[in-house]
Amino acid sequence: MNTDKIRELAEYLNNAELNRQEVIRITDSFPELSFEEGYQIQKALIDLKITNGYKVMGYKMGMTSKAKMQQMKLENPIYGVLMDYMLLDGGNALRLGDLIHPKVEPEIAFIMGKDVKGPGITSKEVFAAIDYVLPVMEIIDSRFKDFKFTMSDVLADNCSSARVVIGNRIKKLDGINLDLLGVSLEINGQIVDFAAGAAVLGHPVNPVVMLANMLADKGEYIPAGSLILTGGVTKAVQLKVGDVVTTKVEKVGDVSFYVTE
Ligand code: OOG
Ligand code: MG
Repeated sequence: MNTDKIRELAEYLNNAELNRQEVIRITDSFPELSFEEGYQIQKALIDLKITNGYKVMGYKMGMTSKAKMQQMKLENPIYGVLMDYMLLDGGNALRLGDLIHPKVEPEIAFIMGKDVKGPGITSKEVFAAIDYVLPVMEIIDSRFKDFKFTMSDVLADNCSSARVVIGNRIKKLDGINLDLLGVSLEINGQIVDFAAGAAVLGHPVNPVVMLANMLADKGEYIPAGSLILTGGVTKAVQLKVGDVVTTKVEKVGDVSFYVTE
């Protein structure tokens, strides 16, 4: 696929996001679209947003838990880029009208205190580079019709990234086994799903190891200060007006938001 076509498809997805209008999957027109081309479109999409004045805040990993792999029928972990306009502080309103058909998922996130540069990064190195841990909820909003896509499509669409609701961060990880912590998703006071941190690739640090090594293949790295989402711990749940949504990460903290029109 040539660079003009890649840029055109990035604009197609950016317009879908800006117009809050779902679009036909790219693979309906280009069934041969490779994972690599998916990432190239993602990169062009991020470059477009940077040109429009937005800043990169970090990365998200996706498809890191069985719950998500089964729900979306995709088996490989994927990454996307988080931009400043996606951030929402806990306690605030999410406007449904700003998005297409958003879903929410609970995640464990980190803020890195040092650069993490692969290849050959280990979990020990990632541990040493983590500055803060925080509870987050990711709002995913596929730009594709009916929230259905192939792996190549979702890579192009920046892995459905739309919003990130962040809770209070706590310093470091000393004495906390993140794999053993309970993570809940509550909507209107009801627990709709629950899992342990181990649901994401055995330990939330492992998606970061994988991310650093995937970025290294492209000559890129995780810069100090980045926010890293390690992937949905449970399945994602559709949002509706009036919902009050809370995630609790045992020993780390809670984060909430509510949904308006
Ligand atoms: C793709 C994004 C996956 C996660 O945490 O697994 C993701 C999607 O499900 O639309 O963010
Ligand atoms: Mg996610």
